[in-house]
Amino acid sequence: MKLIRFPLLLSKAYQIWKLSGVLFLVSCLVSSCTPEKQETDKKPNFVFIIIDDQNQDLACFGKEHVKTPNIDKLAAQGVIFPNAYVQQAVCAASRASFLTSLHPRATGVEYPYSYYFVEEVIPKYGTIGQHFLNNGYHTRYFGKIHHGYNEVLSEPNYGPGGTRYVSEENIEIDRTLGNAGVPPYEMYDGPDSLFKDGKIALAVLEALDKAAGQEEPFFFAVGFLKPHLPLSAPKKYWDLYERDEIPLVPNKEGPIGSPSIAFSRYNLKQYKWEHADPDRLFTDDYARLLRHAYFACTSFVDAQIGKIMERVEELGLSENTYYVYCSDHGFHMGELNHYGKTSLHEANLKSPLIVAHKDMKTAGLTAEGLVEYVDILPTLLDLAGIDIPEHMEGVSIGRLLDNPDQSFKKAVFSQQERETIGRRKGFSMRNERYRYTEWRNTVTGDILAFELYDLQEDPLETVNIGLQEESSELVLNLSKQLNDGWKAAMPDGVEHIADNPDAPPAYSYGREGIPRRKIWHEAYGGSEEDGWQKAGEIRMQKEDSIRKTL
Ligand SMILES: [Ca+2]
Repeated sequence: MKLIRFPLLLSKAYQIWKLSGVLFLVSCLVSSCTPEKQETDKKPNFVFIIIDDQNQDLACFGKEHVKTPNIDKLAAQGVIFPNAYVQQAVCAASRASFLTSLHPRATGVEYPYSYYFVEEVIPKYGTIGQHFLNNGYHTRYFGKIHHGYNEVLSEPNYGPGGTRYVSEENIEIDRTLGNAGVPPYEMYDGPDSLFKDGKIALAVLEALDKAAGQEEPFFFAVGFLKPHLPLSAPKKYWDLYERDEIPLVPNKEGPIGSPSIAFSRYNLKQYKWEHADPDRLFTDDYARLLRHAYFACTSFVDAQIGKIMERVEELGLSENTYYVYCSDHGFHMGELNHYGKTSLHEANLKSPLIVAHKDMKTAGLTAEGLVEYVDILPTLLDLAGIDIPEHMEGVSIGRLLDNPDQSFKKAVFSQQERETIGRRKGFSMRNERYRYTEWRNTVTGDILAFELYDLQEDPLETVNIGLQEESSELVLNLSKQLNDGWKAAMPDGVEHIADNPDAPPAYSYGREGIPRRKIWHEAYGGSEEDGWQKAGEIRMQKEDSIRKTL
């Protein structure tokens, strides 16, 4: 494959312009050079907030039992997207997808990142940070943006370091017993700054102070870590809730008729839960404890976002700053007898999305249209007045910001691997009414199982109606829509010309990928020394022979 290197030189050219003062001259030539005009012509700043494992349990998304005053304030200044869907409900795959505006089929990332993504896709297409950097933005990442991958932008990324628990007791148990000994939650009576997300917020405040005095606009991507497990938050955020008043989910049983492949409850193998039997429900008391912990983490992060909003306001930056609030995917907190991710259900794939700006005419409105997370990056570029590259598979949702009361995509698409080296995968499509999922053997192409939920009649996905006789024609139609793919589901008037190659099977990247690479070589032969491209060739040869004998 021929590599086209991303034009990083642009950023260097920009630096030279800036140093020589030419940039100022250029801006005077294109504007009328009046102070007012200069002010309005300045590119907007961005605070792009990415939460880890935050589902739509937020007051502004209708879950009023969750205390999120700052996110609610943001939502009141912007547009809420309650039907925004991630392309895969796991950190690495989702982040790789929305940070490049490519569906997982093209990124080739499952978990963690893949060598193909790092060594082919990123150099060829660039990431969100590189796009802003190359268009004159002071660009920084804080906390978790990528998964297990680092890129140096205007300054090195800020990472808070430290341990996943705060109390000395839990740190010691974690050190000696690991997951088997530590609970999946922690309440600690200490200041926010003892926790990683508190540290991330402080780093952002410091950077905002600095950015306020700079000529160039800024793009800050801020990746908060909670409510990812373990659910550790300062006591004061736990104290916002009365545990007895915390509602349980209305769909705590698994869906009737769903295949076993639909869930991987691997989270139950991590941490010391009430029990680790995936078929047994937690007691209501324990479920309430977990939900309490999750909401405490959500409120803790909400407070950190509040600090950032307050500082942006104090520095006089509000008039020219966009906020985008999202998560890398949703999270089951008891829905369908699941506490975790990696399923192809609404609680996982539906993720929060808010786009806000102080002067938005549509402030406080809700856009009900179907939106994909691959649409986020084109939207940000659109708002910044930067051309959207043709390879991007998303569409700017700018039209929904102007007029939220219109439909958007005809369907949204997601996928999920269900085996360490990705030979069984689920492919899921949600249209206005239905969610339809096919679980396939990707080597033979056989459909192993399918799920169908009527979201109009059964929004909580309690019954898989796929196997019911009266569903047979519907299944055929939905299967066709799933297989027609994302290009056939564009909003009216949009034709998509991106034509990105399918990625090779994911050969996992970095230290975190070692166990998966080991399983790969056990299955196909070869060794790590061969390199990822050779490993891919060996695998495809083996799989071709399987296809021939079947
Ligand atoms: Ca995540």
